[in-house]
Amino acid sequence: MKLLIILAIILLVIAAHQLLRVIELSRSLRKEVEWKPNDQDNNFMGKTMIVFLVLFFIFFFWQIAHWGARTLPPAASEHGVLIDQLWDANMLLITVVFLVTNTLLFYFAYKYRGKSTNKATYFPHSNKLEMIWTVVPAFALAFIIIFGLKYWNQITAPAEDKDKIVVELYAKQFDWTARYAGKDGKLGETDYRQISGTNAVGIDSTDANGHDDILVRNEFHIPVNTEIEFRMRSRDVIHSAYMPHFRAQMNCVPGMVTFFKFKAIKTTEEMRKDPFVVNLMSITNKIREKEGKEAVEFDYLLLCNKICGASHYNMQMNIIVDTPEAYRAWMIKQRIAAKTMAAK
Ligand SMILES: [Cu+2]
Repeated sequence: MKLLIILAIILLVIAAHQLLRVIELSRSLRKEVEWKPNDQDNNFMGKTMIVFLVLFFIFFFWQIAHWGARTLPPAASEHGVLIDQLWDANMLLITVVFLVTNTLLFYFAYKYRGKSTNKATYFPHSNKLEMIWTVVPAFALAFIIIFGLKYWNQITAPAEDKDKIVVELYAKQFDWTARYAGKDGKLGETDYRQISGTNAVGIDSTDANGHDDILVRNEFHIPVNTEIEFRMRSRDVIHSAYMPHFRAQMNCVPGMVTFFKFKAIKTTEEMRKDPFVVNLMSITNKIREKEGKEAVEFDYLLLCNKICGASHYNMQMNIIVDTPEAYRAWMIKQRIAAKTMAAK
């Protein structure tokens, strides 16, 4: 089958080449210059430009309609809503500029197509035009940058809520560990020299604050509508903590602690009922069914977004956003589990 397709393509190329030869020969018989397009050619090319423009735009809008449902769901964090606004404003601007410039480009290619009677206009320079295409993009870019900076400063400011929760995300090749403060509400200091089989994240044993810290793997919980301050660390190479549904990402750099804070605004259960997510999961599960895999439910994810090695793709953790009550219940369970572990 593949061979047949390749053969068909080769034959088509040969056919096209022969056709061009015939046209060239017929021209030389008519005593026309072979390489010089005549008015008929120019008319044809001009109209082809318009046809291309229409097909190009149809393809553009078809893509949005066809793939639009597979993008990220609406932001699930307070600042994520701002980022989405910024994104939408940028995309709107880009789309309008794209449509206008391409319409003009292909329309002018048609309108000013060659005619044997045409004479070129001598047009060396225009200050007015130079001014317009310098000032308009400058204002547009300044607008984008000023709004971006304003939001960026809000997003990266330190967490201020009194009842904020501090979660440490510890990255190593190739998994994540989340660390919560114990009853004292303080994360213990760390020391890389104390990393061992039983002390995976290197909690400093001389710091009492760390004795009741709680380590969680595979999934971690956070309460809704509460400021969460994340502190990121890495053991080996640069990883990046990426939580796409919350529009959050921060590099985890060996030897330093990086920060990111956000407030989740929808619990996992609420997000599973969101119409966009319902549709997205039905698309996902249809694909999984075809592949013979079982259906899955939506979950918030923490992913690694830096190519950090062979199993980078597998470096992820589920995030469960709970109601405050459910979070407290989960936390008590983790504390009991940590105590039993320590007793053993
Ligand atoms: Cu990684």
